[in-house]
Amino acid sequence: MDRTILHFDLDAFFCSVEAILNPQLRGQAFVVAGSPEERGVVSSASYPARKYGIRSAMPTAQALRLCPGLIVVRPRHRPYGEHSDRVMDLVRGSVPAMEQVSIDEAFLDVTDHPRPGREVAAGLQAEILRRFSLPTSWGVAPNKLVAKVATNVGKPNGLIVVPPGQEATFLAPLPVSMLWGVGPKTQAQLAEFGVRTIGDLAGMPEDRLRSLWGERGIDLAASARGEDGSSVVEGHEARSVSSETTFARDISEWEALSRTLRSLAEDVGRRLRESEVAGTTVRIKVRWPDFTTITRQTRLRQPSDQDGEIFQAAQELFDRVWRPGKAVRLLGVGMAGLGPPLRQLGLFDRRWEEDSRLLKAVDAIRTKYGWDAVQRASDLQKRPDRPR
Ligand code: DCP
Ligand code: MG
Repeated sequence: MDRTILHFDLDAFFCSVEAILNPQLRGQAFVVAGSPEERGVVSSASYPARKYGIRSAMPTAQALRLCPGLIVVRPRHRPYGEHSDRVMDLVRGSVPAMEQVSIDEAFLDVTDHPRPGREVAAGLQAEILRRFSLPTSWGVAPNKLVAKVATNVGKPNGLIVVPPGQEATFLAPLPVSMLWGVGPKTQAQLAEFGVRTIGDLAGMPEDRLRSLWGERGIDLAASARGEDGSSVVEGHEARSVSSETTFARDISEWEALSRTLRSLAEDVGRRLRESEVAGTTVRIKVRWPDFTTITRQTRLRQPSDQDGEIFQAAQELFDRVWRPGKAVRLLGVGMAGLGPPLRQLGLFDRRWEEDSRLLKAVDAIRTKYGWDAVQRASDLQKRPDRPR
């Protein structure tokens, strides 16, 4: 049976996040890059900057030569991780299987999804843009290889569907460099034989392929025909949401540790609500100064996506392993056993309903203005490190 595989990749990811944090960057030619004085390179180039030939991994000095007015933004990694988590959590909660392959791309297997691949992709693309203001490109195809190429062909803001049977035809006119596993060296070798497009490669005689690259040559030609049997493998962390922080210095005051647990629980709760899932298992992770690490977990009576409930369970777990004065190097809070956020509202759940409404409002403000726009009064004292 034909499979339906989706691939997506965020467009100019680091740049897109920077443009959310600083709207003046929108539509500008800019890069997220290391400084030219320190021989820095470009991490991400905005699409207007790409018009000048600027690309990832290019030295910043060279990028400045190509575009003298180029704005150079220094990378800061925490927000990229946070935005990536939000997008990945949302997508993971919406499809049967997801394999995240980098900070900004993933494969999904939606063969068993009731809706056609194109609709699933279009729906998620629109939702990621609406909720997080992040543009993505999508490929829909019968396998991972062709789906990934389709994503790249459509960038930015693309959605390209390659129906079963059309794999080779779709790939044929594209340059060989767009094929997985064809680096600059192979590309140069192929050019010597007049092989420029993927179609040229697919048409190379087997004996020549074998004499040049052995069995790898045969695999390369199979790729060029759009053949790929590999499956979407879910990461082991796929069905959980967690957040952790390593302290700048070890912490041994209960109040500070408890505040950290609360802020970690809030981060987990927010991400659960964003991806519209709830969990039944709360986990904590504690690393002591000697690097030994323990995890503890507990099951809730009902699935929850509520900061307060996650925090309470995490605090109880923590209090069972902590003794006064004991120093802690790292704290983590996680939620597993994820499913739809169903909940039987009982007579005594009025408060929960009110909390729910409050949390939704807080989430909306934080998505728009950043985490620190809203704080709990008890957190306004000295704050420990924010979660990752
Ligand atoms: N990255 C990096 N150094 C590289 C390549 C990438 O630091 N040589 C980082 C910055 C990118 C992010 O990883 O924003 C994702 O990589 P992509 O290759 O997906 O590049 P972009 O998302 O920036 O652009 P595109 O629209 O082509 O996906
Ligand atoms: Mg990208």
